[in-house]
Amino acid sequence: MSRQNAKNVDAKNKVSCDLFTLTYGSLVAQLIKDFDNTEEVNKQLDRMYGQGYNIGLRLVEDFLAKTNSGRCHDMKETADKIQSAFKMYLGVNPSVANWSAANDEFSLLIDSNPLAEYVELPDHLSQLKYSNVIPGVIRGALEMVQIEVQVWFVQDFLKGDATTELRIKFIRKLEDALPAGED
Ligand code: MYR
Repeated sequence: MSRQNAKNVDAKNKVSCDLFTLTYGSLVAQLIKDFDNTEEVNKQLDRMYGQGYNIGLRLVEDFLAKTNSGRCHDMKETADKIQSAFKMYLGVNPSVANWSAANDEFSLLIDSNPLAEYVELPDHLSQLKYSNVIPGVIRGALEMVQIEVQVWFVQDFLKGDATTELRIKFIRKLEDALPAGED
């Protein structure tokens, strides 16, 4: 790809990431208008985790097709793929760090919050689970390739932390859970 074409692809990618970020932001803003306390809005954002899960189920197919990816053999490969997916869909390049001794748990570190580039949370909304959709997307995407994980925020730039840290923990291979004869 020529340098100019690569620039155009990057610019297009940035526009769709921005559009997604802004659309998501206005959706959360509407929830805040409709439900007047953080607890209620968080209940809705818990549902957003479920929406993220559904997005992940579909997104992984797109990701695998666009990157021509094969199966991951360990969590290190999975981490690399999630890292590329963040670049592709959210326009950010997280680093992979803080592996557990058993290599079954790692963090994605991002020096911003890609979903909240244009957002400032007022003090009374500091407990808002604003970015709940992202862990849902990751869990859904990985479940689609038979990897069950837990995903949660350890730090969030939006909440005043120095970085955004998402923790991803391998739980089990889902094919193990299939009844005998169905694998
Ligand atoms: C496999 O083992 O079969 C392939 C694993 C592919 C993992 C792809 C992960 C995509 C995660 C999407 C996260 C997007 C967040 C915006």
